[in-house]
Amino acid sequence: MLLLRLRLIVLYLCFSIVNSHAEDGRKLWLRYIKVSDQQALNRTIKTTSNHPVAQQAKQELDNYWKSTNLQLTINRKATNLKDGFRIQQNKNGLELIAQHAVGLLYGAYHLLNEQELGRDFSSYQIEEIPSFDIRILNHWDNLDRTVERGYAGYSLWKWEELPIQISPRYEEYARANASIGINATVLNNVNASPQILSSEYLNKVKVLADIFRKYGIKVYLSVNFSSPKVIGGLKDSDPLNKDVQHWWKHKIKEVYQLIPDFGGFLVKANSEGQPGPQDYGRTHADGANMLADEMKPYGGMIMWRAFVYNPTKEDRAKQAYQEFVPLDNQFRDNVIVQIKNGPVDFQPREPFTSLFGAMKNTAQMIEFQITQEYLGFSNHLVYLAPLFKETLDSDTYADGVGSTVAKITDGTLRKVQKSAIAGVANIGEDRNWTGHHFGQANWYAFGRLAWNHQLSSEEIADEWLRLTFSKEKEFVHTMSKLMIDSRETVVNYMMPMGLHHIFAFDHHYGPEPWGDRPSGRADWMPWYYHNANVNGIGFNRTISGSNAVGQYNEPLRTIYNNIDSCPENLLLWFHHVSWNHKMKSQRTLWDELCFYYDQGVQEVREFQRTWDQMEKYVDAERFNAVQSKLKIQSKDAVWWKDACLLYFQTFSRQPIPYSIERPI
Ligand code: GCW
Repeated sequence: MLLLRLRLIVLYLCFSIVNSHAEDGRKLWLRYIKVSDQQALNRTIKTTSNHPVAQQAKQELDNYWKSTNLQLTINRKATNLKDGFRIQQNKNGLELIAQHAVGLLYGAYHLLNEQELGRDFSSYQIEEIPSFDIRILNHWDNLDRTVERGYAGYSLWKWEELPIQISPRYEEYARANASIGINATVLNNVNASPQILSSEYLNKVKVLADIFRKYGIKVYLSVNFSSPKVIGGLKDSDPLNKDVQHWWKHKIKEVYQLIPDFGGFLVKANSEGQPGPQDYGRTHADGANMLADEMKPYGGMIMWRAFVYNPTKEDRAKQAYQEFVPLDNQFRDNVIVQIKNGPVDFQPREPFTSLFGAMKNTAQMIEFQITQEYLGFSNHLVYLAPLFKETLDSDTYADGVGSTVAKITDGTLRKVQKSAIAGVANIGEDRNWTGHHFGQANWYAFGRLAWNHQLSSEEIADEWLRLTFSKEKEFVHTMSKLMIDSRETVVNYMMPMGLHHIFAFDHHYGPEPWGDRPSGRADWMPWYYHNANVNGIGFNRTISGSNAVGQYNEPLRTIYNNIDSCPENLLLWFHHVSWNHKMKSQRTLWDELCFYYDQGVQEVREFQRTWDQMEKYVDAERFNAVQSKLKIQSKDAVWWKDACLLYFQTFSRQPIPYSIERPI
């Protein structure tokens, strides 16, 4: 009997140890330690607001705030603060002031993070105001719980259990988002099932919205433009058909009855086979405005995507601009055009989409991809803040020097009703949420940049590492550098110098520059993008080619058009370049290509060595998980190098230099 008990105890202990380790990834960057009774006695936390969000802020602070009295104040007159907050000293301790309850919540997480990071509060004073009004995640989650381009398991939303059974992860998810300032989420895939608008699903959505509300998060839905026909039984979904308008009016009313603070709709229309207003000879503006008018009384938004392209003779990179610029001035003020950061599709490196800034009287928002569709899925360690910042900081010159993408979209250069920024989520049901432990950093970085796009990639990496892993200087310093380097590394071993879209067909994981399917669309074939032949490689988008350069403002047009001034990291994006072209390094283009691919491989190997040295700072579970992923990444990098060089060599007909590692 005693033996049995002992065994049970040992089993239980083993289970708890395994479990507590497994908890590590699940906690994300939220690792605050509960206050002791003594610490609680030594400080007071007060607020006069009964708002549930303010109460949530107080609750977090009650649990984790260690020193100094805190006063949480809502000051309706502090209009400059919007969703932000101010923290200052008053005679009894610190005062956290916000115009709205949600500002108190952001302030609370700010204080807890600062406490974690070891900040001194003796003369603390800070004001934080978010860069964008709507900071939104886009989930590409299907109703059957698969996730399009998701690499962290099934969807978090357990539709088959809702609205009755509620997973604790819904609240954990909301809390994690609120802690980095994310205030909105689109629950379902832009390739939207019409079913999401059925009453059955709306009742499930309501439950999630109710949970998220306490964290200041609004729910949005992707809608299928054919919903009136498919689930409403109408003869068509023509936006100018009165019955169709009526159907949407009623549907939207139903949504708001269930979810009074519902955010709005995201629409992918007439893109990659999705239905849209053009099916009825109408424009994107006709479609968007019809929905916007029905949303208006409730304050809802329409986010209308500009990711459109067709297999025509026209360069894919030019098509969004061509379709949308003529529609400028035609959209309602509660419509915002959602534009991907690059003109093709979330490649390791692209120039910014030329549409940014080109529509002078239409609100525009940027869409980034946090999930790594084209960046090694959740197997590769690629820190995305440098990629996000590269686009946000790009100068479009649309309203003169300094018209960065950030300023075009955040409302500083042009007044908009609401500014917004979107990130396609990398979150799934995996215990660590994102598949790769370092994928969490990209969720975090998106939130932080949405809150403040002026933060540097280094600052964000530094914070995230200290909150998530360890505060040891050597660890933080070393890993922050590795993270910053990792974006350029992936460019090097996948697609250096402006190469793009040479991925394996459909799944987009490995290389397939030779890919060709006679039955397939030309613009889905890698050759369309790399154009390699005996003369050279690259896409001629200059004036003598597709003239995509013509969509950029001066001086960019001239800079990109000229082979000598075009930045070398975008050379093959804009030019078809001869194999013997002399690069700035004095190497030929061919040798340079070999050099970059090899460099990428060597860098990942270095990442492996670096991580191995970090073992003493990291718990075994996360250490091993990251170590294994780096092995995959290292192998994949060699695969990319060998595949691309051996294939392109059939055109360049030149030897691979002996100075680099030979293909296996
Ligand atoms: O990047 C491409 C993806 C599709 C995606 C589409 C889009 C959701 O390969 O999976 O569909 O873009 O952004 O609409």
